[in-house]
Amino acid sequence: DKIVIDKRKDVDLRKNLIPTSQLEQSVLFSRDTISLAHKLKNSTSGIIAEHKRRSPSKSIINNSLNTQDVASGYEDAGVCGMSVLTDGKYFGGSLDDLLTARASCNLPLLRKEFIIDEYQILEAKAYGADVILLIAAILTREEIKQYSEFAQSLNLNVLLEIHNEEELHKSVMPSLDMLGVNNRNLKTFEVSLETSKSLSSMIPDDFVKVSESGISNVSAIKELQPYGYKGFLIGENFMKTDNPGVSAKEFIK
Ligand code: IGP
Repeated sequence: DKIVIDKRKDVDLRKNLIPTSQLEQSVLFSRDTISLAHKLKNSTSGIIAEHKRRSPSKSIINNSLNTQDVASGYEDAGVCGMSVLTDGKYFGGSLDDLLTARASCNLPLLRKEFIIDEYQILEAKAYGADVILLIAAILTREEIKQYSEFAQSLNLNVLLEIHNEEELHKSVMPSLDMLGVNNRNLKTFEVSLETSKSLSSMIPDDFVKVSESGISNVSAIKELQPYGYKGFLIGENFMKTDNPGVSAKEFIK
């Protein structure tokens, strides 16, 4: 997998630059984290709004945005949490975006990243995240177990992303907080809400269910709620507008 090979290089470089001990000594590392799973359980809207500059499927989504305004706009809109893409190569994001979001709002923040190493989980915490994403398609069951237990030991929530039944069965374990179904096929970029609908009944009730990608109107949310979804991860639909916060607000009132 090309993304995984790129990540390995990236992570090894940064590991040499900033040792683990330095991450652990950062001010944000000792911050009290907020549970996104808990917020979603108690919310009626369940919106997780994403900061996304560009994507492999759509290229540029927004290049005139100000991360500070996006974060405070999402918070004013009343979303449950914010997802910040930190991948540079494919999504134009950075850890700096995460840090800026942390400084601009009090929302639980998800580090949206291809995690393949514990070091990235320490970074997530040191740069102000509350939640990490683990992607079943790029990890073994052993890795999912190791990384999710490590994240929870740091008081971070874990959102595990799946796209099919096989990935679901491989991943189910008690150290996960939320199960996210990606409606987008990462190989073909095709999006279908049917993915969330068909997998929902196989997801055990102890996990908060999140539907991810391709949600572009409130009726999609209304359609997914009867299947038990409590969280809705929305990026492009908000980010493509001049004011992502205002766009998010229309999903909440
Ligand atoms: C948001 P959308 O279609 O609303 O912009 O999708 C989010 O689900 C998507 O960015 C995403 C993603 C990922 C990105 C879901 N899983 C894994 C990178 C890596």
